Amino acid sequence: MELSENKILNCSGGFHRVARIFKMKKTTISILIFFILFIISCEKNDDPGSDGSELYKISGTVSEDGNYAIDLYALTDTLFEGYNRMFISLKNNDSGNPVSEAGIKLKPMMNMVGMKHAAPCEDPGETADEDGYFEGAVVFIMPSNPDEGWELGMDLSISGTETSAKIEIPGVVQPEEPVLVKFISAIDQKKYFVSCVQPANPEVGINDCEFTIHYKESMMSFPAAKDLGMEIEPEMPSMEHGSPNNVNPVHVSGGHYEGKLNFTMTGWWRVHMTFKKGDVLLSDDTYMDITF
Ligand SMILES: [Cu+2]
Repeated sequence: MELSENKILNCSGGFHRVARIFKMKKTTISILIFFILFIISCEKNDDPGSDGSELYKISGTVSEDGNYAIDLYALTDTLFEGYNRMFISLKNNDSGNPVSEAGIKLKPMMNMVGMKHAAPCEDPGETADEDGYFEGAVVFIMPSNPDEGWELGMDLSISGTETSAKIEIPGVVQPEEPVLVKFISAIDQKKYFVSCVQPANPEVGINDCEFTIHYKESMMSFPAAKDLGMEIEPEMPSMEHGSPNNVNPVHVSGGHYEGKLNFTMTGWWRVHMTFKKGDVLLSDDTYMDITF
């Protein structure tokens, strides 16, 4: 009896030792995994944007005067109908030295079968960020197709000389869930373009939301709409409920409107939108679907 008890004690002591060794191994393995992930993430972020996000090269060209190599990067490997942040790198074509001061005017253009038209855009600032990119944005208002595509023209002003460039955009796709909606104003028949910038990765709870609004002045001019009132109302169509504590977006600058969207659960949300100019209603039948 005593013997077997001893045996049991020994056994359990052995078990604890094994457990301890296993625990140590687990810690070592965890540390190893951590370092491997760390190394992988370092490699993936080789080409980070201003906020550390990974960038994808979209296209490149050489300026009209042959002096500058121009590369275009984005946060997605394919550009899409909606608000696309654009990252431009400029290098001296001979020396390969980066250019860190430049005036860049963006001129997006769609070449359609029977006509051409531009798109809303935001020019970069004159100084490159610490990673060497000039950041601007383009709102592509239509997807491209094999016969009709986009190009990004640029007027460049570098060290007192003027030149230009034209970058072919390989393709602009329509996202499965549109992030750009259009409406025609009830008062003056103007066409408006509303893009969702945030939330890009929606979560359960209160999300910061950001929209841009532009309007079509002519085929070549799409200014920011800075004086609209915007109301949002999220709804879960499949469950017939909404959510409390949303904050209507207000204009911040350059046609960007910021507010809060409350998603109380995951699933398919429809964000109903109302647009006003003062007290006058422009549209109240626009919506954007967000599913996560
Ligand atoms: Cu078009």
